[in-house]
Amino acid sequence: MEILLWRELLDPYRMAVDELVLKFNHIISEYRNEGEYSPIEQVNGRVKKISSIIEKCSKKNISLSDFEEGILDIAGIRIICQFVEDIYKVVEIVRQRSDMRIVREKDFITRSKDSGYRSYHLIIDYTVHTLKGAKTLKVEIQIRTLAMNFWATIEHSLQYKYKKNIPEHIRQRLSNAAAAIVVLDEEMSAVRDVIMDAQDSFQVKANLVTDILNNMQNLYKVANKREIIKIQDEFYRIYKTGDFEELERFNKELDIIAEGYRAQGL
Ligand code: 0O2
Repeated sequence: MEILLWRELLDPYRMAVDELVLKFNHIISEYRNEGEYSPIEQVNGRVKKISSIIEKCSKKNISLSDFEEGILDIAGIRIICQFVEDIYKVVEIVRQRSDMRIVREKDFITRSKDSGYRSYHLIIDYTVHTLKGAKTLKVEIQIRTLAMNFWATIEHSLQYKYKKNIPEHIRQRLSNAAAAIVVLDEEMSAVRDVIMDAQDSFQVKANLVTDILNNMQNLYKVANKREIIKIQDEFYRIYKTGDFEELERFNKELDIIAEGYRAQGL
């Protein structure tokens, strides 16, 4: 067998993880900039450790020289959602994209694993472009709720601690916890609309405040200081009242003032 140059071999996987984390984070920003609820709460990624690749190859009887074909989660992306419904929305977002091609799907939510593990897994083909040219590789995307992630993280640490031989009484506890997580996710789904409404209006307000502050900063460059201080005081006064409509009206006034200065500058 040829010598495996791990660093070079894994480099495109690092690139894939970096790019995909950036792309999914951008989806979050797009939703939030529109003042909309994002089905993705957070995203992170990792490249599997060389020791774990070697271990998985030996467990699955895969020759080390074939590790890229046999191990499909060398590059792994984990997407965390607030609600179970969001998971399916994220799957559809991935399905619609032309830069990610789903080649395998595993729904461990409808049918959880015997351990109690729940998550939705996608294997995608993803192409990266390096100095050596284009390379299409497999990436595993795990999509799960915050609650499912909490359970999987704890169970994973216990698997590690007990070297995959978790004692029966702990296994039973984990199984009870998994059942509780199902109930928790169902309960959260039942109040999803109310929670989403609250988060939407929070986001819309946050965007409006950002808009106002940007407007004030732009005015700072052209208006006189006394006027700006008056505008700023007025903003703080309205902000304290928490009156959203008043803030919107105030922002429109700032737009008109800014327009006036722009016209003068012409
Ligand atoms: P690690 O340490 O997280 O990387 P396959 O080729 O599909 O038959 P594979 O890759 O084992 O074999 O597929 P599967 O079952 O979809 O599992 C992929 C990953 O899902 C695992 O990677 C875990 O990250 C996670 N996973 C699966 N089952 C469990 C479970 O019971 N508990 C927890 N906590 N995570 C699980 P690795 O390489 O096994 O582990």
